[in-house]
Amino acid sequence: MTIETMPAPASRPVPPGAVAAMVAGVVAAGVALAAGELAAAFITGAPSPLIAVGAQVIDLAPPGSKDLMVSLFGTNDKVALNVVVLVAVLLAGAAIGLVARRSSLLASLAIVALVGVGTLAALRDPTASALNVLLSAALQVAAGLLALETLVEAARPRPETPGRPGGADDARRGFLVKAGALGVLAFVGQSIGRALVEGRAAAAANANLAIPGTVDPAPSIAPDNTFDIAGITPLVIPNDEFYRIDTALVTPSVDVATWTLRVFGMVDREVTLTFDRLVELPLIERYVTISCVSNEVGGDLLGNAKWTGVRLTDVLDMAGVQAGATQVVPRSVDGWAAGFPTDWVTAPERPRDAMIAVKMNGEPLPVTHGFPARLIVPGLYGYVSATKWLKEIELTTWEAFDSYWVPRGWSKTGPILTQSRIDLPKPNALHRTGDTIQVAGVAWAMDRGVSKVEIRVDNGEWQPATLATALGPQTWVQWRFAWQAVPGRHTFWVRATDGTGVPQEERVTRPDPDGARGYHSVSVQVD
Ligand SMILES: Nc1nc2c(c(=O)[nH]1)N[C@H]1C(S)=C(S)[C@@H](COP(=O)(O)O)O[C@H]1N2
Ligand SMILES: [Mo]
Repeated sequence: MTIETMPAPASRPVPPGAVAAMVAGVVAAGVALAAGELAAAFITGAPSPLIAVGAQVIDLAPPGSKDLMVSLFGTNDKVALNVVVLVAVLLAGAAIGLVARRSSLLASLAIVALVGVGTLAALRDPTASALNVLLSAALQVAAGLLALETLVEAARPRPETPGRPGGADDARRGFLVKAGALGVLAFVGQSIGRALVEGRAAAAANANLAIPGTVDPAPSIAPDNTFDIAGITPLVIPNDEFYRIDTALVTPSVDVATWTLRVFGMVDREVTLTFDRLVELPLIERYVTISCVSNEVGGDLLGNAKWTGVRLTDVLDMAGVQAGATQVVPRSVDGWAAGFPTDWVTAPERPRDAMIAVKMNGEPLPVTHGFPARLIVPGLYGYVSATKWLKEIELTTWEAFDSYWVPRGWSKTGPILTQSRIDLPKPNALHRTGDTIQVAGVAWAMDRGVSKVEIRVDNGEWQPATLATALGPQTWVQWRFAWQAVPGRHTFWVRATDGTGVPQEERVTRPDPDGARGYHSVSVQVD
């Protein structure tokens, strides 16, 4: 008996090579992901598994991980998170491909498990419907299994057919064509799904909004409110340049026709308002500067806009706030919550005109800034007050609830600190001896107002800057200071004093837990 005559075990086909198997697994995982993204676009209540996993990562980040959380999810953090999750899924796919060389049953189970992780995360999304999440899961499993099966089969080495040289090359080419085609399909499907989901939010916000006229308009901006200096921060930030911070990995899309605002908890009667009923209440218009607590000294996570909306107290009065309801908790459609002291907005001796805003700089709220309604509370950082995509307002006690960022290491109270920023000159700019250097920027102490801004050059005396006329205590104010350049390297320092006479704190602190302290400075070179 010779080796050649030994029958090959029929039940055990030759496994594909390791590399081909990994490619097959990665592509299969990608195909399953694409199915999830497309399902998210076409089936309501079936959120994208990729995004749902990202959201859980954010949610489950341990309270101690302050460093991670200091950046409070600007756009870049979200992209990075998405990429990390995506890479993790594709790596899992590669592992599944290796498993598939030994046992197709185990590999199938691994695909089910991988989809299961995304499904569990999606089920925790407040906009999810369990049935549709399961439907999406079934589609993902089916697509993933089909892709894996097809590719593993195609990757098996073919025995060389006598008289037909090049059979192995043909097989390899066949595998590559199939893997490439499925990979492209997965990429295109995923992109289309994601674009449709983002497009839905924009489309919802383009719906025709009937917002009545304002009964209490903001005073118009006068020439003395601004300085005509190129490069200084504009007094009002246009909507498309306004900073954006939130935990939402996809912009929530709200159908204004079915949107309601519910006020409940420690109230005499629960109130539910449709959008039309809400804007029947008197509309006020105010310039208010809002700021993120994560703003670093000299940073740009703040902005001033003209907000139009309904006084929060008008809505609270409809519900009748009960004695002892010491905390207002505004929640969003995606389950995010702020929380602030009730008396911050109800104190009659200090009318702050907190509002449920429906317009920003005269336009309906942009989707990224909370369409169709958000809260604007003068004097408080966004994370404790400025709920976007507002859905409900709960009245409770101060002790009964901690809002989203509090267990994650941020202060429970969030009054905006007095701060100032140098916009000009730009850091390390070159100047000539004898030039008049225009030093200019903005200063803010929302709620208290700014009474004074001072500049120090190097280790000199503090000297007063010239202030523009502030729009009011709830907005930032522009300032400027002219300096005759002398040779050398020079540093400008700025500090503001609030309307109660208290100067900005010099001691430097991190943004967490309650806002960054310290003076902003800019250095220049004079030749
Ligand atoms: N629904 C929701 N609203 C939110 C947040 C959020 O994560 N989710 N972040 C808050 C924070 S931390 C800030 S600083 C402001 C930012 O508002 P903007 O994006 O309109 O500038 O929104 C607040 N409202
Ligand atoms: Mo923030």
